[in-house]
Amino acid sequence: MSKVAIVGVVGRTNAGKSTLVNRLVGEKVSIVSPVEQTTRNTVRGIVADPRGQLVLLDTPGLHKAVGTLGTLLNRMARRSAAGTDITCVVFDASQEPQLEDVGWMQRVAKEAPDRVVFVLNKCDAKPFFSSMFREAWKEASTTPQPSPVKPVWVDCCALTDDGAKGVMDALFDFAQEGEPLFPEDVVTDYPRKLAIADTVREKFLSKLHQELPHELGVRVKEIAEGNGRWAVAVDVLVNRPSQKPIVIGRSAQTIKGARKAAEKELSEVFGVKVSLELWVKVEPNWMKNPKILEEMGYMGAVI
Ligand SMILES: Nc1nc2c(ncn2[C@@H]2O[C@H](COP(=O)(O)OP(=O)(O)OP(=O)(O)O)[C@@H](O)[C@H]2O)c(=O)[nH]1
Ligand SMILES: [Mg+2]
Repeated sequence: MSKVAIVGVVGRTNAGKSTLVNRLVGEKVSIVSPVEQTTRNTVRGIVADPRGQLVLLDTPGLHKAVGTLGTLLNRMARRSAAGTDITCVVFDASQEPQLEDVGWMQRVAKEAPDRVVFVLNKCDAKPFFSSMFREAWKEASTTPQPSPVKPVWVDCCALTDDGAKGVMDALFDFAQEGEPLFPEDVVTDYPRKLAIADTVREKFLSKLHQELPHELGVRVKEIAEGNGRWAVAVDVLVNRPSQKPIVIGRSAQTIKGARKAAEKELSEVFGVKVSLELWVKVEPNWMKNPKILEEMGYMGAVI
């Protein structure tokens, strides 16, 4: 009999959760960037292994919530951790423990899920604050009262197969016998529209860096299929008129670059020619607009 487990992958924003999920799945199912709050939806990545199947829930990283979108993302992260078989908390140990890291430790100590893996990620970095994280856990798990939780600690570099192997082994050690939850060849059940929107947003994030990431929204309006190609109409939302030229760039270089990179990746992923039509729109306060947040899938129920 093979093994199976649903794993909630949680932790602070930018810890490397999506990088780890992609590494374990062996394919890119979730977008990655150095910018905070890259992941805005819970993305399920499915790991196939001779030992069995793991369903990894990649969640938005916990952060100081600003506005409706921020609050929704935090709520989604907390909910995703509930109702899973294994809780996998990813820490960025290239930095000292932050408030949100300690917050996850306190939460785990209090709620006492049965199976917990603490991943100290970015072990390729120097310095690597392994002992400070263990100290922080000692404190969090003993006050206000001792917690029964005994996490398994794994050092990890999500950037390499070797580095992430220990996490895979720890998860399979915890997985129980059972039937697979998804067919063998499926790597994700993330909706196509949201996957396209995420890929477009990732390409902009890699070009815009710190300039505007949190106020950039991407919404897929329509996918027209025919003649072996998909023509996709996409809205790129910004919050203020002054942000429009930033997204477009000088001689439209930024938007063109993002479009081309997204088209290339999406064509490879979906195995059809994907062409994108991007419309930049100023939509003041879109991050507080329930209708728009719904269209982007951010209001959806999580498992
Ligand atoms: N040096 C190093 N960098 C890493 C490692 N894992 C991830 N990163 C980088 O850390 C940054 C954030 O990675 P993500 O996977 O997007 O982080 P996340 O936790 O999913 O972030 P949110 O979606 O915002 O919550 C990216 O620039 C990654 O390339 C690692 O093991 N070592
Ligand atoms: Mg992420």
